[in-house]
Amino acid sequence: MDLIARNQRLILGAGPTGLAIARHFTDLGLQFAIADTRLDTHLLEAVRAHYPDVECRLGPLDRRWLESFEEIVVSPGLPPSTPGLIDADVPKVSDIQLFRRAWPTQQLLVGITGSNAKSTVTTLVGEILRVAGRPAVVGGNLGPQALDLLIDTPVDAVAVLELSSFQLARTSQLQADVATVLNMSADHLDWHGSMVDYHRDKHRIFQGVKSIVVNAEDPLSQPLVPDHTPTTRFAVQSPDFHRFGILETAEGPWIACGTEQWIPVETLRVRSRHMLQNTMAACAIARQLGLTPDVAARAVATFDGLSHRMQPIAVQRGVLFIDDSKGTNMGASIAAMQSAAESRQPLILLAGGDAKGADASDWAQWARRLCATVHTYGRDGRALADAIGQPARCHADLSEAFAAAVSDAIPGSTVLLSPACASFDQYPNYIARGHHFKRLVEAL
Ligand code: UMA
Ligand code: ADP
Repeated sequence: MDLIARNQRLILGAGPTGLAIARHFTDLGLQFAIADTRLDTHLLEAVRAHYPDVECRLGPLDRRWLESFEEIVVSPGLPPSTPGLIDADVPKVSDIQLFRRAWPTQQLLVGITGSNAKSTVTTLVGEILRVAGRPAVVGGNLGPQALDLLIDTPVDAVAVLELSSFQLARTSQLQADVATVLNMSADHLDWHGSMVDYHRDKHRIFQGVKSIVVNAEDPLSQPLVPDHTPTTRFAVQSPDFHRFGILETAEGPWIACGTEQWIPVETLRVRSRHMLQNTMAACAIARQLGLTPDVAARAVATFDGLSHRMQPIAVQRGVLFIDDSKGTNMGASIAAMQSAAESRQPLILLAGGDAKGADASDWAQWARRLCATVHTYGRDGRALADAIGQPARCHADLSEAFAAAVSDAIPGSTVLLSPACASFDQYPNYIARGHHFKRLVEAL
């Protein structure tokens, strides 16, 4: 009996990741069971509909039952401290580990992580490959699910994966052809337990890596890899040998690598410091993949950025409204304030939600320096307002905070939603929060 059970894998989490794993195992002809620690998951019905014969358990995890499996594939939402899972003596891997096993070693794999800008850079790299006419599959944390990228994959495709720290924590020897940690600031400390663990998990992306891209301005993004690993750096400074930067030329500033001119800055649709960093990172990855500046320039010229990331919504009565609902941690919200304050004043910030245990003191200093007023709301709204002191006011929810921001605004102001928090206390996700903000703007 024990022998039969140990031929099986267990999928933990009956959400989108779990379903993609189940489909992958089915394609491989492997046996599996599914479990979810929550009792009310509606996705269980989806599991039962697709896999009526598969054992499915809900509720608290039993360590001995877990240990009857050969391997557990854990969805990213389950923290290592999950009761039952924490003590189970059985290999625990991520969906990304399964992807690595399935992805042919001769086909290129790009891994992109960082506290912020992952989705933007991943999408831009995908765009550059598309313009170059190179077959590519793009997904991971931003979706589609990494394992779904294995379906009908074009021959010779490059895989470009956005990887979260949750996925990397359970991934070994990714052996990426190009990997990068774009930047590091505190996030998800409730899941990882400490900044040291969060940093260690992010840097697992470099295990067995063949070439790297490094943010020269962020010491925490520097990997410990052998010195001879091919490296391209980037910084919003003068360029250098093997380092992207901003080259002042007679025709204006260019993104350049050494003397190699890649992109005229004026062709970027958004020219903030952070978009310069993100564009340089994507160009540096493209360079490691052997792509040329003309191709990158064409892709960048048409790249509008992604929804809910510093997205201008409207100018109403002379007030610019920006949706940065994806600013879900302190570092992202600081970057958003800096970008917004570069061009227009005064700046009014809307922030709040679930701060995920983050320390808000650095963020609060930037808010005091850059914002005329800050309106906070949600579960950690009070703590955020207290961290700032004057000029912050705390409200129950985004609607109330928005109304107060509008009454503060004068022509020329910017109202920026960059919450520095996850949305889950009041919304299903950051997308719903961004849509709510947009509806509030449209109702004006
Ligand atoms: N579950 C448990 N116990 C728990 C927590 C969750 O059983 O303690 C179950 C839930 O009941 C549910 C399932 O796990 O049935 C949900 O799975 P999940 O939350 O692990 O993940 P998915 O819904 O499959 O979505 C995941 C990513 N979620 C997380 O990392 C938490 C999505 O990233 C990702 O887009 C998707 O896979 C596709 O790869 C979301 C995210 O917030 C957007 N990511 C973080 C971020 O971007 O900062 C890392
Ligand atoms: P991720 O996938 O890592 O969450 P996104 O590309 O979705 O990254 O951007 C999330 C948020 O990060 C944006 O809404 C913006 O507030 C912030 N951001 C964008 N670029 C940078 C950067 N280079 N450094 C720091 N924060 C950034």
